[in-house]
Amino acid sequence: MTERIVMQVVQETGEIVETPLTEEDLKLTWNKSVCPYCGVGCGVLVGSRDGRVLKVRGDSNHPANFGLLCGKGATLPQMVHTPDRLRYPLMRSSREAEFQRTSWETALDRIASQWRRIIQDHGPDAVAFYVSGQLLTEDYYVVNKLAKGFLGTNNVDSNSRLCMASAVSGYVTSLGADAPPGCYADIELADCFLLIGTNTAACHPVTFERIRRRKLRAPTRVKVIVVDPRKTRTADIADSYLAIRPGTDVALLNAMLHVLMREELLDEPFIQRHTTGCKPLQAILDRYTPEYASNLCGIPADEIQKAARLFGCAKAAMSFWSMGLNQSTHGTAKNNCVINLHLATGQIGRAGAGPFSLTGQPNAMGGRETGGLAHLLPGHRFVAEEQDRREVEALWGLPPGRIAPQPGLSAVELFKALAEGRVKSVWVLCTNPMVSMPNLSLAEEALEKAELVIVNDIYHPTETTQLADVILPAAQWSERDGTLTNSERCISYMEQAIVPPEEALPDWKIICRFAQVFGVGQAFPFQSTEEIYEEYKLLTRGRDLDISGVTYERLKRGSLQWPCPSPSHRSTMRRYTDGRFAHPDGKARFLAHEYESPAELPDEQFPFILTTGRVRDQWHTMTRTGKIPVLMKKEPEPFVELHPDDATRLGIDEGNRVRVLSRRGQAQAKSRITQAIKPGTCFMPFHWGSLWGAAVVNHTTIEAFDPLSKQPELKFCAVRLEKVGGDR
Ligand SMILES: Nc1nc2c(c(=O)[nH]1)N[C@H]1C(S)=C(S)[C@@H](COP(=O)(O)OP(=O)(O)OC[C@H]3O[C@@H](n4cnc5c(=O)[nH]c(N)nc54)[C@H](O)[C@@H]3O)O[C@H]1N2
Ligand SMILES: Nc1nc2c(c(=O)[nH]1)N[C@H]1C(S)=C(S)[C@@H](COP(=O)(O)OP(=O)(O)OC[C@H]3O[C@@H](n4cnc5c(=O)[nH]c(N)nc54)[C@H](O)[C@@H]3O)O[C@H]1N2
Ligand code: SF4
Ligand SMILES: [Mo]
Repeated sequence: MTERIVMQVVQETGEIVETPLTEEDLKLTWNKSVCPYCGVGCGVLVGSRDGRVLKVRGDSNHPANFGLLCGKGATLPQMVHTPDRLRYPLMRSSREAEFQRTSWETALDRIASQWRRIIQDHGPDAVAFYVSGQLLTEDYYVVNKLAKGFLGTNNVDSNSRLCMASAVSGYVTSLGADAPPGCYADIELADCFLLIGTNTAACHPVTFERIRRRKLRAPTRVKVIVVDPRKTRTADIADSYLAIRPGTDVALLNAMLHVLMREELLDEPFIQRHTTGCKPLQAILDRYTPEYASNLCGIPADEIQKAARLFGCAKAAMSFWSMGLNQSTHGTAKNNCVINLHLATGQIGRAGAGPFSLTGQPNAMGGRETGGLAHLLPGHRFVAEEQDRREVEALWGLPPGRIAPQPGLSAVELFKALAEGRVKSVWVLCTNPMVSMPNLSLAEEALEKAELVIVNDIYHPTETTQLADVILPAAQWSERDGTLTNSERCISYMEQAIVPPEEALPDWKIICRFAQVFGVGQAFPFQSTEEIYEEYKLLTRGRDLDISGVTYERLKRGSLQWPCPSPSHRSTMRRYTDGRFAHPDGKARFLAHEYESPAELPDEQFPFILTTGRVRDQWHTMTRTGKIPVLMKKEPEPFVELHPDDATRLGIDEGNRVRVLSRRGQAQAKSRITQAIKPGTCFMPFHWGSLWGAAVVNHTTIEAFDPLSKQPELKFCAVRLEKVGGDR
């Protein structure tokens, strides 16, 4: 294996830096794994010696990256062995007390006895799990089984609610089932890319590199449209860059479709044969002339027209999107509108074409598959569907009626319920909500009010472990095995490379041990991730995501894309190639949406739109990437991006400290004045939490959410900007 290993890292400029193998490298043991950061899901090889991870290299055989890595993936070893690594369970008797080391028995006994009492006094919905798209499939499965099947509560929600819930509801309503229909290999076959609400260059760098190469190889034939209120590096390859006013994407997408209809660029036979709902959509679209949308979106009408033509004339068009569309009170509508474009032009279910939501987290897809949101059950089933509940109950050996018929609380609802005392205890796994939740004061109140907060993490302190009663040490990436599914439905197996430190355990094992202590251990006899996987597979049989043919043994040889229903089935690169969609009538649905404004519009008191997001070299709340000097170098501190016209009006110079105030709270950071942002809009990255001494941006954001997907509007709230007196 080792001869093929050459480290290739994508630089921001697209330059590839290669480091050849050294003599030292040849002495390491190499294990196959996957990068635990973004949903690109790059294959990596982990080089270790004497129980320490020393190197990683891109896996040249992995179909997501063919050996490429970005800077975050390339520096993974530096986050593994750190001084703040959790090694033992910690507990404290009260919130005022210090944490003390404790044994697993004592910690789990305390949780079990307190949860028994809470459930007895207040019912099972008084407890909840708040989990993460960074858990592996096997972890997700056991948490869900425990809560929904054996504790009797559907209160299992995930940080994925903040991330891709709108993509799920978009696919389900438009196509009849969740998940992108296409694959990464389509990138090399497409001749038009619509990148909307995604900073792919920073957030999915290896996928972006594939798009960039495709563009550079055929610069005139391949067209790229980028839609973002900020001109990021993603726009470097754009033929058409549309500086959209935040929140108005429905109007733009409707207008693009209006142009396609007017100019007869639709695929009428496809529409006739494979879709429903075109007529009602047409009725709405009449009004969405480019001129009408131009007023709403702040984009010249002729640019909208040009972008529509680029899309409409393409032989094979792909759309990529992520948080710029999903994190919105109209996130589902925005997803439907992108899919409408593909249905209208027949750009779906064939090579090089399709709507492709980029998943943020490495196993966001696995979470969806195992039912890791409060309204879902394993195998793309729904809590609200009786038939689905009966099937899962039968497979779990439970009497009919055991699974509660009402969906559990979604992320924001859960934190509200905790703050109001309706939910008494929450178990947080693999997420740091005290930085990442919108309207952070509400979230803080939630944990302060809770009777018992349990947190599984790999480090302490984090902003969330600080507020816990019980902290449980999880085994992390490279210290455990399991599977995950990336953006393109591709399942990979991660080998364990080293042993976890001291008493740390994989998250699935922590849950199974708890199940024993709680008295439901008979349903959790698992000794390995493989045993969990074999059981979980049974819940996918006959479903759209059937993985009956996937085994650990096959995965160890290479990744597989679901559905993969039999041992001889190779794997499915593209879905819907026969034009049959997953709705009962086999047709995809056009869904018509009017533009509606975000929850909180700017006004005199709060005249700016605040949008938030990421920088290339940091991962979320920085518990890992914040420890890596080379990643900290480029963006050492938080910043507020604003347009020079706005800065002049407010008397703000480059580098001034700026206070960002909303109706909910405030944040602070240095100003960065740039033409690359829409006037009237400012941007802050959300990475820096209170442990960095930062005034955290999520104190200002709003908890309003899409009524369908329940995904909160992290990309839009109204703020006021003030220069902090005399400070430079
Ligand atoms: N470096 C890095 N990479 C990551 C992550 C990370 O933390 N760091 N996290 C991963 C995760 S979990 C996720 S979810 C993804 C997120 O990946 P992205 O969605 O690409 O990242 P964001 O920066 O949150 O937002 C993307 C863009 O949306 C734009 N935007 C804001 N409002 C609007 C709007 O109304 N319309 C449009 N069209 N655009 C808008 C913002 O200006 C921003 O450039 O990244 C993944 N990859
Ligand atoms: N303002 C604003 N807020 C946002 C967003 C935004 O765009 N703007 N984006 C939202 C989105 S899309 C997302 S996905 C969230 C992400 O937000 P979070 O999920 O809160 O961020 P992370 O830093 O990834 O948190 C993961 C935690 O798990 C720990 N961990 C790592 N590995 C393991 C493991 O194997 N087991 C366990 N138990 N713990 C582990 C890490 O140390 C860390 O504390 O943020 C959301 N918040
Ligand atoms: S692109 Fe994503 S998965 Fe690949 S190395 Fe970078 S962070 Fe990891
Ligand atoms: Mo995310």
